[in-house]
Amino acid sequence: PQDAALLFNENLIPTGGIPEGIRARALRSPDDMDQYLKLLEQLTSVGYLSKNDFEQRFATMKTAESYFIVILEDIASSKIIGAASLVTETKYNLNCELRGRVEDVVVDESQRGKKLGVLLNKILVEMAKKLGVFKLSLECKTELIPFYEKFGYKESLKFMAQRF
Ligand code: 16G
Repeated sequence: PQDAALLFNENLIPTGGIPEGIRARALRSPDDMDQYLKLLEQLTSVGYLSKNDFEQRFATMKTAESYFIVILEDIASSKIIGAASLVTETKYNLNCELRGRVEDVVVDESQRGKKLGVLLNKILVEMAKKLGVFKLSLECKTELIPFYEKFGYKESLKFMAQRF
């Protein structure tokens, strides 16, 4: 696809450690819409998005240059089998201006147990380092704490949220 269809420059994605038959790539618009949203539904409620909604949101994220949604694709079937997002935030702290967040880590139900979650997390941690992120964080269910500790995270502050 044309570069315009890619959310970010794929040179940022590490090439090592990706199992044969799997491709790690950037989210594409509009091609990935249906498959990506269906996958995301396995983690959270997405609701109905028109193609136009999807494309507009994609354009906003691409312009911001701070959204890195990585897709794992099964090469043989061209199916999306997993995805995870790295989001960066600019800060005023001297020498540590980029804060990173890992969001929406999801592996397709049919592909669980193949360590694709591990793969996605390793990819995002490497990408964060390459981008110069000084602090990387995520929110997860209590039972997933041991899983995320494998990638260097330590339980830190309490997470608070409100919904509207
Ligand atoms: C998980 C996700 C978070 C996502 C949330 C959605 C990771 C590391 N964390 O906490 O990014 O926003 O689930 O669940 O993938 P919710 O619909 O309950 O907010």
